[in-house]
Amino acid sequence: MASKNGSLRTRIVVERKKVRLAGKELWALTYNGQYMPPTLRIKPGDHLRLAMVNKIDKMTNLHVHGLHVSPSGHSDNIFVMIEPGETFHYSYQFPRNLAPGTYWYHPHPHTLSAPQTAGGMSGIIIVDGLRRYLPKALRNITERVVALKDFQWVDDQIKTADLSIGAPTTRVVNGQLNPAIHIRPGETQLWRIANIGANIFYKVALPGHRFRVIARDGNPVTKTYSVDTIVIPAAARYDVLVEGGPPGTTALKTLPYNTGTAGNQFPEATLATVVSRGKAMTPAQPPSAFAPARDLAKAKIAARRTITYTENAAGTQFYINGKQFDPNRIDFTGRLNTVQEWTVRNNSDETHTFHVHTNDFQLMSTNGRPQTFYGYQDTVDVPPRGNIVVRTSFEDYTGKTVLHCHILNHEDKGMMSVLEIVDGPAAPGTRKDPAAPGTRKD
Ligand SMILES: [Cu+2]
Repeated sequence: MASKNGSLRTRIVVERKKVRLAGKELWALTYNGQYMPPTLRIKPGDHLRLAMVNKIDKMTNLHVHGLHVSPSGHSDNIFVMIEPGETFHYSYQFPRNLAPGTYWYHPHPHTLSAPQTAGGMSGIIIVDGLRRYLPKALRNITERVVALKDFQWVDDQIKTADLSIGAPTTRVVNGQLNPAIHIRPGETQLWRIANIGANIFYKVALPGHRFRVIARDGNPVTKTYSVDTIVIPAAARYDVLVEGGPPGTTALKTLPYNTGTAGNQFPEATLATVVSRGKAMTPAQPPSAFAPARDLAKAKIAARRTITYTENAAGTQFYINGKQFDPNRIDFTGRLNTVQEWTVRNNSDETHTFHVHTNDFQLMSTNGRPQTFYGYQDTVDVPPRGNIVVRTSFEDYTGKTVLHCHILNHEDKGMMSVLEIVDGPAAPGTRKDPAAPGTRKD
């Protein structure tokens, strides 16, 4: 569903429906009756009006993951609860500087985020504009969504209760078991790889090929880089360039991945079969320098915060700074026109992830190792017994928003905090410039 003339108006019905999935007929929790619901395609500055009709027997709501938009009112407000039988009219006015790339949508009602997302409720959002950073020879390349979802099932139902992160799960691409992805030898394609499942990690590889990363979590990178595997925690997205190999087939795989002694061992699986055939093309030179972005390394830090993740011995309850989520408590405050630095400590024996709504962040270091600046992201792993440091700039939206672990089982069991963004000092160059006497608030 693509926007036209700056606007997209749509209706999404949440309903329990039987879907055909990996050769089985299974009851799923769906958007518009589909396990793989419509991809929403918008442009920076667009207005999205989305009526969500709740036809299931539990409350739900909608989060537009990664999108820089107001967290209040009828916008990306996860404190809204749509009761069974109700319709809620979302209205998102996206800014003109919205970063192009791959995003996604999923439910966010605390305690129900994992079962609903795992049940099938998640889809892709694309913000157009990434191609303009590509060299001319690549501007019209074929583009593919590679949406990673997984499901556990019992009898004729996708499991939505008592989800065990480590239980065997069927991993599908765009709702299909091992689909074929066609490419020509030497052809460069843009793949939008998105982990839109509830809990699991992927370590994606295409043997004999490399991925050239051009965007992360809907942020074009400052300079592209090439890797042979990509670890993708739940909720993260990588837009990559892939070049077709010699004629033949190659399995797109997820490799074994371990998240620590209190975590999980995810086994290898084939995700898709890449078929290289047809007339060979002369490989194009990939881009190197890409999209400029503000490096926060030299920013003045207005406040430093520590966010400590812990869990109980049984691994069934999860905490941030010793507390479980309470929507009525403000845990952290951000002020407009300031930059903050957050240290996220993981005092547990499994990898968690760190995700913030509304504003993306720059990863400064992992376990004390400084990280090269490639741009912003909205989700990052926090290694067991390790730490990360991120910086974030509050530039426009005020309101209550959240930060949390995006392993949704953990979020549902407490690992989420409220971040309130409030007015801050005047931005330089505005009428409330600090140079004007009597207007400075800090
Ligand atoms: Cu976690």
